[in-house]
Amino acid sequence: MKVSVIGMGYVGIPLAVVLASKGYTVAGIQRRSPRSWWKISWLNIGKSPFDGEEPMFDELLVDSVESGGFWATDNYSEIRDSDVVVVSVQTPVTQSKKPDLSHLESASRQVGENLSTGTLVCIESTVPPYTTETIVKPILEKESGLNAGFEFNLVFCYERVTPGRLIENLLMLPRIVGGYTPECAERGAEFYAGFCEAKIFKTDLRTAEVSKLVENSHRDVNIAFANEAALICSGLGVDFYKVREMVNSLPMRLGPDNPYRNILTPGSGVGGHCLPKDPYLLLHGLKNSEIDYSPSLIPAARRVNDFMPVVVKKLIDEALQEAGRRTTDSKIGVLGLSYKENTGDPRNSPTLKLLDILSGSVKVHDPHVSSHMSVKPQPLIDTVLGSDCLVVMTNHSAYKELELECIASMMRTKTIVDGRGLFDPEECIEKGFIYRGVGYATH
Ligand code: SAJ
Repeated sequence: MKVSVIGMGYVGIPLAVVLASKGYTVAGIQRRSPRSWWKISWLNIGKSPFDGEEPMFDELLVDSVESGGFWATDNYSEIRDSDVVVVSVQTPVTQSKKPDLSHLESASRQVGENLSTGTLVCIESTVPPYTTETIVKPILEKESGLNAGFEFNLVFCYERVTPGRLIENLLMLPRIVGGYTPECAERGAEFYAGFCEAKIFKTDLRTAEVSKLVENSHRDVNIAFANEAALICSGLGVDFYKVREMVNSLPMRLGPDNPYRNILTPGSGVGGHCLPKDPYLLLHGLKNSEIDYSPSLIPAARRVNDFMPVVVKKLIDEALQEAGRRTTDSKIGVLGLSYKENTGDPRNSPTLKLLDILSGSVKVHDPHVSSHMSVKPQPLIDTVLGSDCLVVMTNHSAYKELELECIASMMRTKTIVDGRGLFDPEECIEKGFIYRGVGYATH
């Protein structure tokens, strides 16, 4: 069976190499955009375009390229003789938080122009409710002259990838297949069952679209709860991490590993390509409905999470002030550009928001981000040496190896602002640091 995967990103590439490893013939189609065209040549020589650790990925990529099971191209006519076409292109939101579906619409036009009878089309991009039926389907039908549900099958099946676990998630996490018709859902479920070892749910298009958005909005709200509870605890002079440990000790009656409470961890903010935008895509769907309820919790959670870099900035000002310095005259070393630990993805990273509001001379280090269009990551030594404040923004495992004595000897002023609960506050204070942290109570 031949599969064309449109969009060589965090979603499309792992899917392509997993399909190839299962014996499918896979064309990875990537348009020659300035941001991503280079992936075509990297992929075709078996070179991973991902920073950060991706277990199993490298060997799957090399094997699938060497076996000829997978190749990358910018040629959409590979779709013509494909049995399945998967669309996994980006669906960002604009500055004003409105969906930008231009990439999806353009990919849909290219698929439609090359669509053959009998093909299964799977939309994996995260979309606002109603999008697959009201935007993608009409484009596919207009460009191909074929009818969805009759001459081709159309499903929406959202991705559940996570940088750092790209392959494991693909193989082990359940999938939700929404079909334009029950027959479409049936055929889609068979396709995903070909490589996914977990349960495959079948439903309609809209239910599947909304499930994805609710899944990520739920996580964003839970992170916001941890952040807000941490700010409250700090204000009350209580260490949030102690509170969290005790609250999360509440066992579920049916088993020790399912806590009746599961408060997540507070931090320097929420970044990445999912959580900062998916809640807005969900709320955007409401504009077509006449419910007389305007959501407040989900938008408020977004505001709380987006406020966390501001909290870190205040903690930097406080720590330096206690050391008798002004931030504007200080050297600040920031640890972590990636939005998430042990990955190299700086998209929507809280660090970028912090850098926008931070004064003083700032150097940023990240073991997994080699370059970025607006920030030049520095070596760790240069980031720490002579600095007045060390700011933890991403809790990469590499930072857990840092020796406090060594850091102390390298810094001009010994202040630490811990955005991720990485260091032990008492140990830092023992070693002569002025310590501030999200969720830490100074009084
Ligand atoms: N974060 C916190 N506190 C937490 C957890 C995360 O501040 O307790 C921050 C992270 O630092 C990061 C952001 O939130 O900046 C997002 O982290 P994430 O762990 O949610 O990672 P993502 O963005 O890769 O989320 C994805 C989502 N999966 C998909 O969209 C398919 C999310 O639904 C998953 O729960 C998450 O991966 C996961 O853990 O698998």
